[in-house]
Amino acid sequence: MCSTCGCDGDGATIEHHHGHHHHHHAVEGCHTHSHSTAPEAERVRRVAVEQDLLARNNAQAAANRQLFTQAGVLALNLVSSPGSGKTTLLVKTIERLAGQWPVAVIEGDQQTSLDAQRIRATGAPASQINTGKGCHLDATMVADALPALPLAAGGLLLIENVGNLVCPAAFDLGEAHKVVVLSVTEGEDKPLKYPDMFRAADVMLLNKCDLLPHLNFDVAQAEAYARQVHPAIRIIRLSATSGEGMDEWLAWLQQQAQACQVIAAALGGGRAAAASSLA
Ligand SMILES: Nc1nc2c(ncn2[C@@H]2O[C@H](COP(=O)(O)OP(=O)(O)OP(=O)(O)O)[C@@H](O)[C@H]2O)c(=O)[nH]1
Ligand SMILES: [Mg+2]
Repeated sequence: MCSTCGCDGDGATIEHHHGHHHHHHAVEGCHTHSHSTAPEAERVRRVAVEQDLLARNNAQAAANRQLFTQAGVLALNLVSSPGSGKTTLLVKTIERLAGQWPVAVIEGDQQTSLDAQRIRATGAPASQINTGKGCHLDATMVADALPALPLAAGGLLLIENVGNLVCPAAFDLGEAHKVVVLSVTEGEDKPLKYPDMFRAADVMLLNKCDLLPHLNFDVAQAEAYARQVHPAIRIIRLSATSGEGMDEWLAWLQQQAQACQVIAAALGGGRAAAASSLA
């Protein structure tokens, strides 16, 4: 897992939508330094640290999920390799939803606020988390970003994870669904090479389909590989830039939103009752 990739989640910072920063201390680095212990003892210790790290992440993710569920907020965790088009897709999605559904965004990157700035240009609020050396968002980072984010009950929370097809698969943020974006320039084989991510995601968005005429990418093969590792995965072919497939993606979002509202209403929450818990 993540302790082998040299990442260290300590030192993450959050830039809120109004531009203020704070340091994020709650996360433990997921890189465990080797000490001069016997190899087997070191391995056992490292596994224990990893299990503890994931257990604490899962506990915070459960708390996040409860908050979202009661408030009727649809939270999605967008994951992909760098540059597959997550931010472009979010911008286009927000533009299509303008005025119809309140949206807030959490952006995760190692450095820069570039993606949060692209989101804010649409008028939607965005908080930028910089993970420093860290290669994924964790549930505590999301919890820390939430209080400063104007997120209406019944709204949509879009979380763009750090571009990385490996580590974000293991860290639940409390989202309703992980959505993996695979672009057609990356090769058909990615679902087989990074199966954990395609297993963790409920939806695969096959992006940049506008480029297919220029490539040798085999769409049927890519989809077959995705279904090989996750038979029930929902696949939507789209292009964030041309707009093809966006109707299907928005229809899926609307379906999920309705499911959220039904559950929140059953819990006595939803738009009205839960407003206070998120405000
Ligand atoms: N042709 C084409 N280009 C796209 C499409 N979607 C995104 N791009 C381009 O792909 C590049 C990367 O897009 P981003 O939206 O920044 O990708 P990202 O996944 O957010 O990247 P990171 O945050 O760095 O991981 C940009 O140059 C986009 O314009 C698409 O559907 N078709
Ligand atoms: Mg991005």
